[in-house]
Amino acid sequence: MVGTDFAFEPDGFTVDAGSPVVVTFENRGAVAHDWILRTDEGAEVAGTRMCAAPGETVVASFSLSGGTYEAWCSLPGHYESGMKGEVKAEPASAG
Ligand SMILES: [Cu+2]
Repeated sequence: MVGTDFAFEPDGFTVDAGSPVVVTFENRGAVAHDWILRTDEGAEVAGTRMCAAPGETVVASFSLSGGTYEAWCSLPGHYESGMKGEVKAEPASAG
């Protein structure tokens, strides 16, 4: 996953619910960015907050209950400028 000024690439992805997820976040922008997941109710999902200085790569590992989550950058104005995305956690398919 890559962050630029001002977008996430890709802006979304799907993971298996309940399984460990490792996300790497590389900041290719000129200013600091973060990547955080929150629920529909706006609650931050534990373990998903990643803050990266320009040129820095950070990693987070977490697992998600089934559902849809919003990814966003909490720096002032960034979310409004397009730093948002969606992560879906779906039951692992059998076979
Ligand atoms: Cu940002």
